[in-house]
Amino acid sequence: AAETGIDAWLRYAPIPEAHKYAGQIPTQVVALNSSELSPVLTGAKELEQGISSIFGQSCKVNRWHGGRRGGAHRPASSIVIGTVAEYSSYAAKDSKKSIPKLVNDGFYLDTTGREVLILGSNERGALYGAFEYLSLLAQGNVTKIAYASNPEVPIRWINQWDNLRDGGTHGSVERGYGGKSLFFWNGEVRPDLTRAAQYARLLASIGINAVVVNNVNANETILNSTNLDGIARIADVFRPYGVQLGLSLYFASPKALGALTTFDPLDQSVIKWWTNITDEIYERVPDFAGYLVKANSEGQPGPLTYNRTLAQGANLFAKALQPHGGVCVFRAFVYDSTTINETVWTDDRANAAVDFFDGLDDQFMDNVVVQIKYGPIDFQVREPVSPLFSHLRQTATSVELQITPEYLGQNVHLVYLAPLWKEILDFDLRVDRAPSTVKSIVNGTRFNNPLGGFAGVAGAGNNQTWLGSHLAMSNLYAYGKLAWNADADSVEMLQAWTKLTFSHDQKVIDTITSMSMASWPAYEGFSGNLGIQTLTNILNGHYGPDPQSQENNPYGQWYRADATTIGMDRTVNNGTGNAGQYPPEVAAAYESVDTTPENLLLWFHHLPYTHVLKSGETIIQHFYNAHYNGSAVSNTFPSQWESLKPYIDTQRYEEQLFRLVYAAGHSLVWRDSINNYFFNVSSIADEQHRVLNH
Ligand code: GCW
Repeated sequence: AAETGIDAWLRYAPIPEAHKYAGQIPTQVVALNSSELSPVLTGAKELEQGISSIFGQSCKVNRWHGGRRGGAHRPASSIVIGTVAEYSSYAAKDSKKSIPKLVNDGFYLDTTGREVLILGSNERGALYGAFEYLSLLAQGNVTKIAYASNPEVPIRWINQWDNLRDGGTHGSVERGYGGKSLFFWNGEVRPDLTRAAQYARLLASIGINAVVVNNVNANETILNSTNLDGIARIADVFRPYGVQLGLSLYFASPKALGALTTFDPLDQSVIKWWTNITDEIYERVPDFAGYLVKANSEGQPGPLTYNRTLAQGANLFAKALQPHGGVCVFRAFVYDSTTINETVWTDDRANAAVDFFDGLDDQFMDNVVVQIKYGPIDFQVREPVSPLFSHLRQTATSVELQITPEYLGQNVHLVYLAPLWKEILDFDLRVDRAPSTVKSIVNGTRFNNPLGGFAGVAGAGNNQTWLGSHLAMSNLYAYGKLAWNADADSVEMLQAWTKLTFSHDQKVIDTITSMSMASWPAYEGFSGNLGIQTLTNILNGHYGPDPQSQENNPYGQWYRADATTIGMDRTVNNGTGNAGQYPPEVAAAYESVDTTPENLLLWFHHLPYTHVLKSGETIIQHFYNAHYNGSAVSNTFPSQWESLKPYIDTQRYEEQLFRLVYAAGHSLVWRDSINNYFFNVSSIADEQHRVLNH
């Protein structure tokens, strides 16, 4: 059968020499006390389907509802799946295993005994355990193991930027490159949610526990009564996978939809309106996860419209959600493009988040999470960590990562993002001169805020590849794995994913590893170096080279190039003061040219093109070289992929090859446009005489 990519890493392809495993694979699944729509039963069915597909051997589900167990029909080997609580009543006293401590959504997997045990702290955890066991089997791993696995954070969310309407008809996905919305069509929830359920399955298999289905640039119509019924149907198809539903809100909804005269967050009628609508949602969706709010940013209304604080805005929703146990996720991506001006040396969009949240740290309710983009600007190819992570200490925070590579080639280019994300997560902000990695802040250990985590902007659509490219799915996979355990290794995740998605053949694993691990540095090489950001067209589409588009406009993605110098001076001493938003040790490092990491040199400093780097190259020569080197790497990808032809099914092979060939050419366009641009601006020739515009 043709591989469309729709099952991604859950293909359960027959493994090489499956017969060797006969006798080691259980022949029955016992699902403990599970109701029809329970994630436990989903897990049991997944095991039945997976084992028969991987090993060609049947493994039927039996449901245990209490009472005598075992007896004559008890097969030689079973998998027992359920919650720890159900297991206590199931297991005979003498054979009961002691289970290590589990947190919410955690599971225990034990293949050492007569029965394989897959026990969740809750039903969702049991499902996660089933996926873990299947992932091992599908990789041909039948070693005896017994361990508990607990997620580090409770917020492991996906954000979809799906529009209800696009030109009046089809639901589009903002910054999505894999087709139309899985959820919306013509302003309403789709009648057929088959793909939404398949998406939930993929997400559950990597530990995602909630999806915000509509765009943060929200529209009040999501809350009309037709759509409330519709979103309840989405929640229904998510529920068997343990995925909760969340919604983005339009701050002015009380006025736009409710016909009130105001949307002031302190107004009684507004408070009542949000309380009522929230109650209505919970009537339809009792396990509703909560709201995601983009306010006072890029034209969206918000509390500042009424001179209220961002905290007052967030708490409006938090209060309405609190009785139901819901969470208000409030985005820190707040900036005002009408108040900054490139002719003012000290103006800086990178300062916005800390400025806007200044003084609010003790103002947020406990069920508010502030969701912070990893860098201070906007998902660029290289950014320092957002300084806001070090300012919010009494407030729970989550880190917003972009799985859909808006500024990084839009899934036409291959860019494996786990290494970028890990640099962010591992970065130590040294708050109060103590270890303070971003991961320790969002997982709550650093400031003792247990309700934090991860948001991944996925951009999945109804294309059969989900994201627009088969190889890009390693990013979705790695995102889920990192949200579960931020110490997961980039190469190990990639190789497990490759095995599950494509093949067990070492050649395939090695080649995809080599391409993927080289991909982010290559993209950085030919798009924008030394921290000047992705030099793409920021006014239109964010695709392809257009360095000029970043300057002389109020969007603040400037790099201030003139005939002799380049870079943003973000020092306290002479610049925008942004370096001073970091805790003292980090601030001191960024303040000086000598101690700023070179890959962020021009993020923090304004320097002559002739400034000499540690490598001995000048800045301008480094640009030229990096663009040649990066695009040369991208040009090896098609032939590397072609070497895998014998191992990969025709459809996925051809679809991916098409993209890689195109991307290789596009990397040359990048190289030449940027190099020529800087040659024209600086009039400094390439020492190697490759840049043509002389
Ligand atoms: O990066 C920018 C994107 C917008 C997006 C915005 C945001 C949803 O270009 O498309 O809007 O960020 O994160 O709110």
